[in-house]
Amino acid sequence: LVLETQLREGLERGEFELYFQPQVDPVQGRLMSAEALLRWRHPTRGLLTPEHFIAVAERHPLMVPLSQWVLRQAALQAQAWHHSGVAAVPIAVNLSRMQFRLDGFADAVREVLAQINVPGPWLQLELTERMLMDDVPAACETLRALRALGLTIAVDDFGTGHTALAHLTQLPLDKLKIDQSFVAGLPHENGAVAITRAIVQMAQGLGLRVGAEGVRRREQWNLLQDWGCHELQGEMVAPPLSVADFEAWARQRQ
Ligand code: G
Ligand code: G
Ligand code: MN
Ligand code: NA
Repeated sequence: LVLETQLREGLERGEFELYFQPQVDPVQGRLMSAEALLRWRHPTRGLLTPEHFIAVAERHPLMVPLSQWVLRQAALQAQAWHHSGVAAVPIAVNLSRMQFRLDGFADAVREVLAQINVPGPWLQLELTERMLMDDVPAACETLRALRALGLTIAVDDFGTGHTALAHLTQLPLDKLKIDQSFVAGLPHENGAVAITRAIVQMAQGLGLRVGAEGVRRREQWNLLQDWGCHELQGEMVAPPLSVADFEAWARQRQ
């Protein structure tokens, strides 16, 4: 496939980069973490978002080196921002399914952290429900190893997958991120209101942090704040930003 060849060449030529989207606390707007979002600066097609290439890559062995590049790059950025003081917060990395299922994934993470001299708590890992439910005992074991390194674990797009709720009490998790489709229905759609509010309460009851993504309107921010959501992400805060733009955004906030 042409795209596969281009992906490989793109990786070799350094055409991939990370954008960052802030996650803030709703009360003070303080930066709590930054989500790393992969971009491909394609030589002819311009800046591509993952929907243009991840679906193909996910089925291809090339996804592993690409995902490892993302992890390493995120660790390098965490190192740089902690030392410059621009953003001394965890960086959240979206894991690919193939990457999470690799034998020795937690060991590979430990090696990256050691090489770059980054403490575990500087990274958060985002997994989808599907990745957790593929093989619950295996996921539990890998997550325990990762948390032993100090990393925190977030469930991405929460509410859209097929997590058996019973597993939420067994899996070693730190945070649920409410899917943006629910947030989009706030404040007027009754179903979205009920579900979003229930997820916030459930997370609180389970002692997990809870974040919302896709926050675009003041009414959404206010509702999520009233319900006790810990972190907000979305255009209302900032869109995904290049490193330079993120640094400018963070400096302006201080
Ligand atoms: O940044 P954007 O809205 O285009 O992201 C679209 C989708 O791509 C999201 O579901 C996001 O989780 C996913 N994504 C973004 N960056 C990465 C990455 O580095 N690795 C993986 N596996 N998925 C990513
Ligand atoms: O699946 P995941 O949560 O990783 O996807 C994150 C993606 O959601 C990012 O690529 C980002 O571009 C997108 N996103 C974040 N906030 C908003 C928002 O307020 N509106 C829209 N349309 N997309 C958003
Ligand atoms: Mn995510
Ligand atoms: Na999401």
